[in-house]
Parts: sequence; structure tokens; C-alpha cells
Amino acid sequence: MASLPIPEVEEIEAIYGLEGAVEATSRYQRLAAAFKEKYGQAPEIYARAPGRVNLIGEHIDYEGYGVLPMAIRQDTIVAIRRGGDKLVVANLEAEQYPEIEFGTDPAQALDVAKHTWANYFLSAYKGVFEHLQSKGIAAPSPVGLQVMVHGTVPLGSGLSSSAAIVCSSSLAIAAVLGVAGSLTKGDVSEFTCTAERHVGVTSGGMDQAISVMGMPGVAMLVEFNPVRATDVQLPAGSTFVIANSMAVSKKAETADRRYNLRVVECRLAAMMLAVALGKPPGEAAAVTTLKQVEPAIIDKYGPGAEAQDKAVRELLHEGVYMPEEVEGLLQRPLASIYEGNASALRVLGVVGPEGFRLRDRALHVYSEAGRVYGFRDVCKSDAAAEDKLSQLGSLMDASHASCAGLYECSCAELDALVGAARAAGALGARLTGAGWGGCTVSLVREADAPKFIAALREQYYAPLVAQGVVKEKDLGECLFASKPSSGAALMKLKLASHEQPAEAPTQPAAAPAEQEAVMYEI
Ligand code: NG1
Repeated sequence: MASLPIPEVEEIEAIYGLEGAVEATSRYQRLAAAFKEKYGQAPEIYARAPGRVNLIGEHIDYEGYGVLPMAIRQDTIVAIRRGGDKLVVANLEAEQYPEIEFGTDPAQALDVAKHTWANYFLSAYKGVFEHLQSKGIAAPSPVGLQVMVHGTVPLGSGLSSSAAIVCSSSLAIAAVLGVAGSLTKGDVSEFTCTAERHVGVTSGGMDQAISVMGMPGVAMLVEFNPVRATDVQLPAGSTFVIANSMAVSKKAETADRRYNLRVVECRLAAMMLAVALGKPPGEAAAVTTLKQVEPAIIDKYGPGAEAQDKAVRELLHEGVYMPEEVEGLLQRPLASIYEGNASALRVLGVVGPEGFRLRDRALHVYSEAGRVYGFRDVCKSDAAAEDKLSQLGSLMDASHASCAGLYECSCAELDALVGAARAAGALGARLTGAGWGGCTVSLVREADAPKFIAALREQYYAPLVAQGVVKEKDLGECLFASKPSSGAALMKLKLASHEQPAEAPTQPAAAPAEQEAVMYEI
């Protein structure tokens, strides 16, 4: 899967299915019309990349462990052409996402203190050039780009709207620069993960990998170093219902006290485990993930979840570690360990008396990593469908309990929604994505989905509608059953007035003045 090229799709149905084709066509047409009106010409090409729902495996991708997400139908489309001498990034929903301009220098710094939606485009732009450079591929000279974006993945909802815009932008930029043909899905999954970190969140690689490598009809076990994806057939008769708690989690803005803090805590836990297992301080300080310490735990305590749990409880103390304690054991200041890592240094700069809860974070990561393989094994087993459903449901419930209790990435709204989902008949329910707001995912028998959705509407959403938090007419976007959908693609859609599909540039692009642009339109 990772070695496959990026798909180039000519028929809208190939991505959106027959049932979604009409709506998708009208969306591309609106984007094309707005693009033409703004820039005077049609886009050269479109790229799209989906959001995702993570079924199990939360906050463990950055610790090197596999996760189990699926791509969803909601996506981001980017229309693009070469022109002008700037990067002009506009959005079809201009009021909510105002147009922003950047220079074309790929080395320009991204202002993380001033978070804007278009920073994700800029991170993709930088990522394409960084990738070419790292592979020793001659990069085309930077040229001005005219861009128009439209996204349907709800923001701050744990469905990875950020990966959808970074991946679609990266493909659009690579295509218009004539370098998309050299990219595999694995390349794009990896460089978009690194690129997205430019916005200031030290994320793992799950979202970009599934956005690029997602397949219709199957969930994916995504593993890392190197990134790879294996399909996981979900049990017949099951469906996953996504529900938005309506608590918005602003991941980039809150990174120092939430997401990036957890990333720092996991590394500190790994270093403290290494010290407790007898590694000299210098060696322990070089450890970066909990996965790296696992072999030493197995050597001393044996394999398996119980042994791991016992090891962590014995080797790490309860409660809070303060920076001084960690620095004493490592015999060096944390600032020196994190030298050059701006996001970790920002975390260390704001840490208060709440310190670091290392034992709890490690217990979550190791147990959650085990649940991912448990989930995959149940899907692969010969058990009866009903048994599979109940085992998967229990794993999802255990995952939520661990996220809420040990990793503290849930919130009152998510806990209430998970409770309402279980009361409405879910076989299992959990928060999905980074948490602190956003969505839950519930495992439901397919036949029960309409009844389940109706019950959740009544129990969770009716009061929110009454309070004016959400409009009745928008509930379909907050609460829906989801099937695994297609991954990212370049959309070579047919011209309305021509029979021929248009062609994307395959050679490094010349400056627009020297080369006539190829236009794509539907
Ligand atoms: P969200 O915030 O749900 O898109 C984030 C990270 C993932 C992963 C999950 C938690 C980004 C782009 N993604 O996902 O890598 O760590 O949290 O499992 O930050």
C-alpha cells in the first residue's frame, strides 16, 4: 500500500460513489466557479483528502505504536493553478476563513503564535519542498500559486480536518509543480506528518497516513517507522456512528497544556522507565518513545499486558513528577535534552504545580497499544459475528476509560455523550481523535443504527438544540453513521465543454508565462 503511487481519478463516482456523486459534483462546480471569478481562469487541477475516524489506538502513534482508523467521506478539496508571484490562499467559505497571502520562499518561517487556517496550506507547501530536498530531487523554482479550498470535515472535532487540508494541499502543490508522479503514498504520508508539525503540534502520523492510504470498505491498521497500512475487515452487520459532542477542541492553540504536554510526558515516562530499569542517565536521556523501552521491560518482567502493567506500577511512582526530580535522575537539565525542540520547550516553559503524571500516561499508552492488536485480532478471528461485536465493543469501552482516567484527554461533554451512546444501545463507545472535545465513535449493529441515531438525537442533542448550541437542520452533520471511504487523490475531472479528460503536468513546471496552463473544470 505505502509503495503505491497517488491515484489520479477522472470519474467523481470513483471517490464519492454513485450515491454521493451529485452532491460532490455540485461542490466541485461551486469551487470551480468561485475560483474562476476570483482568479479569472479555471484551476489547473483539484486534489482531495479525507478526514478520518480512529476506531481504536488513541495518543499512541507518536509513541511509535500502531493505530486503527478509517477514512471518512468528509474531505477537503483544493483547487490550484500557477500564477502571480505570491501564494494566495482563499476559501469558498470566505467569511469564516479569510483569504491569506504568503511569499513563495519555501524556507519562510511559519508564525505559530498567529494561528490561521491557511498555516496548514503553508505547512504543506514547505513540506513538498522539504521532501524533494531530503530525497535529493531537484525542486522546481518556486512560483506564485492561486488556491481555493473547500472542506467538509468539521473543525476541532477529532476527525482530522487538519490532515485533510495538509494532505490535499500537498498533493495539489506537488501536482501543479509537476512532481506528483515521483511520490508514493508512503512518501506523502510521511512528509505531510512532518510538515504539519510546522503549525506547532507535535503530532504522530496516524491522520496523514489514513487520509492518504484509506480504502473504501475497510479500516486500516497503520504502523510506523516506516509507515505502512494493512486492511482490517470490519465484522459484517456492524457500523460506526460518529457523534460530535459540540465541545470544540482547538488543538494548535491549546497545545502547550494539552497535546504537546502529553507528548512531553510520554517521553519523560520513557526516560524514567529507562533509569528505573538500570540504564545510565546519558543513555536514558536519549530515549524518545515508550516503545523503545518495551524490550527492556519484557526482558525483566516477561511479555504480555499484565507484566507490562506490573512493570509500570513498580518502576514509576504514583502522582506527580516535577521537572527537578526528572532532571536529578537524568543528571542534566530538561532544557538541554529538548534543545532545538521549540514545542517541547514551550511546554516546559508553562508547566505548573500539576507537573507530569508519568505513571498514568505510560499505563494508558501500553494498554491502548495492546487493545489495537486485540481489535485487529477479533476482526480476523473465526468467532461468530455477534461475539466479535461484543468483544470489539468492550475494547472500545476500555479505551475510553483509559483515555478519560489515565490520559485525561476527555471532557464532561465527551463523557456525557459516551454515556448517552451506551444508554442508546451502543455495543461500545469512545472518544475519537485527540479528545478534550470533538467526536465520539460508537459501534452499533447496522440494523439498529437508525434507532440509535434517533435515541441520541433525543437524549444528547435535543437539549443543545433548545439552548441554541446547534440547529436542528445541522444535526445530520453532527451525528451520522460512517463507512470506510477512499483515501486522497488527484482529481483529473473532465472539462465541461470537452470530451477529453484534462492532463496534469508531469514534468517540472515552467513558469506560467512560458507554459500554457492546463485547465480542469467540471
Ligand atoms: P486529531 O486532533 O484528532 O486530528 C491528533 C493527532 C494524531 C493522534 C491523535 C490522538 C494531529 C494532526 N493528529 O489527532 O496524530 O495523535 O491526536 O490519537 O495532531
